[in-house]
Amino acid sequence: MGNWRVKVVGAVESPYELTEEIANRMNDGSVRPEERVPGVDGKAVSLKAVLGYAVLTRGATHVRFIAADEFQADIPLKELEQAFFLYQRQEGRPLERGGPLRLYVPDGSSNCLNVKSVTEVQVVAREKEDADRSASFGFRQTLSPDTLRLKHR
Ligand SMILES: Nc1nc2c(c(=O)[nH]1)N[C@H]1C(S)=C(S)[C@@H](COP(=O)(O)O)O[C@H]1N2
Ligand SMILES: [Mo]
Repeated sequence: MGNWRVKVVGAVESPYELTEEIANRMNDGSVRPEERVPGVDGKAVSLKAVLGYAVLTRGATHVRFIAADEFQADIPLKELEQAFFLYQRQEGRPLERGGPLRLYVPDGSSNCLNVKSVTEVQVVAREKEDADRSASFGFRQTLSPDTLRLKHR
């Protein structure tokens, strides 16, 4: 059994650490990866189940996925309806690439959103026009938006 832990935090009622044991308990066989992403098979858990376990706050609008290499994706909840985490290939083997846990976003605006080696899931609650912010991805910014705004003044 893998010994990875992934934090689920932010705009949730009950933050927790997802482990393989918990994922297995959530796994009722209803997520068949190959039905959502051709060519992808193995053991998976739906993002819905993972977020449901933490209970989203009412204002939740986006989810940010942080990876071991500091790559991250920030995705509106409405693009995440079919999203899932793959954490084993067939016969219990670990992922060849992007393990121990990889996000797949079948409804996503880009394949670049399929974050590999996820270490943290941060639920974000944005307000006003920011609530409709579209998906973004990349390596972590070293400058905050406020700092950038100052620089461009
Ligand atoms: N952790 C992490 N995940 C990542 C990336 C990355 O650099 N680091 N690149 C993304 C981009 S831009 C793409 S196109 C896909 C590439 O997936 P692949 O390596 O399976 O082809 O992974 C995405 N997930
Ligand atoms: Mo990409």
